[in-house]
Amino acid sequence: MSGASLPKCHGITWTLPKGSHLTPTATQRSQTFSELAFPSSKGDTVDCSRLLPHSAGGWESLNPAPGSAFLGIVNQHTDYRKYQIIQHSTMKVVLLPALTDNYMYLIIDEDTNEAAIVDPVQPQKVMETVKKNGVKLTTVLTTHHHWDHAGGNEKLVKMEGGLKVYGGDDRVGALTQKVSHLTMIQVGSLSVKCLSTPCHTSGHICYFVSKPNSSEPPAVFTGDTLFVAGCGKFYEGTADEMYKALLEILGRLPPETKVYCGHEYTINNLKFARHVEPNNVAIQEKLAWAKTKCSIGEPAVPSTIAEEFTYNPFMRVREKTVQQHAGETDPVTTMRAIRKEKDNFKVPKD
Ligand SMILES: N[C@@H](CCC(=O)N[C@@H](CS)C(=O)NCC(=O)O)C(=O)O
Ligand SMILES: [Zn+2]
Ligand SMILES: [Zn+2]
Repeated sequence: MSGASLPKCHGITWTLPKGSHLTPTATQRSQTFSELAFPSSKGDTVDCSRLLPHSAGGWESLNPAPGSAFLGIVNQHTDYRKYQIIQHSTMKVVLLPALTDNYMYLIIDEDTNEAAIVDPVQPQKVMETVKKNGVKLTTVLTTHHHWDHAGGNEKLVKMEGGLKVYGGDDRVGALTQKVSHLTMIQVGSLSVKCLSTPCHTSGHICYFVSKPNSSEPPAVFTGDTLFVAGCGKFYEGTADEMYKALLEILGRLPPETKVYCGHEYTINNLKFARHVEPNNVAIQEKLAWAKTKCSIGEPAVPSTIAEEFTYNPFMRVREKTVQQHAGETDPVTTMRAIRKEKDNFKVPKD
């Protein structure tokens, strides 16, 4: 079947292409997943919340009946990924899946209705969410200049006038305010502290968001520096810089700080983590949990800084188990060795 006739996904439902002749099927592939009910009439919708993630990166339906026009594999398409609102009592974070595995985040200050967007690579989607939530978008927080993060800035400023566009690198599109380590930004009543974390790129910034005088956990938006159970590739920096970024800057934030990262790489990262520390139970438990989340189209984000210390090998380079795996005795050389190993790691299927 050609790409043009792919079913179209809206949230968790698919609109089927015209001319589809679907036989209702209810094949159970494994006990973990219950029935996927196909509609019997064309133009109808189908609940796709039970599609299986496919190892090729797309989604697979539960064995369509012979002769069915339905696809075995629905190709890379991010709209199946659900968006989620995470309600902190101090701020609201709307998590928006973008491209294949990126995340954009709309941060809403509920006291003033002012909002900031982190890495708006898909501006249309951002503005729809802004309107739906009835908020005033004033601020763009760009983690780094790579296209999959900063590539929507120019278009977004054309769609919405008066935006302040922050970033730590002259290569960030539509930049209006260049920030550096510990620069403070205000979004309504929320405080945003810029944390310089060079390594993935030289101008990478993480944004630490808190509400002053509140007991609620703060949040950090980590772009491609820290992922759930992983870290970014060292494109423009060294192991020493990543050590400083992960252990000395992010690692010293309050342990309960929520971690919102730039990509959904959780499962692959945990498979590498398991390879580094096969006896680490926290890794096994998080992997089982992440697989379940993925199977229902939900994100494995956010984690917390405290959690990262239990399963993220790059946050655990001071641990003997990780050092022994790397054949090193020093945290920075361990960092260098495991990053190199992960660059060439072939992710196992399960
Ligand atoms: N290995 C990535 C490939 C894409 C990639 O290189 N991503 C960049 C960020 S845009 C990165 O730093 N990945 C970290 C890693 O692969 O460990 C994946 O799991 O899909
Ligand atoms: Zn990047
Ligand atoms: Zn990226």
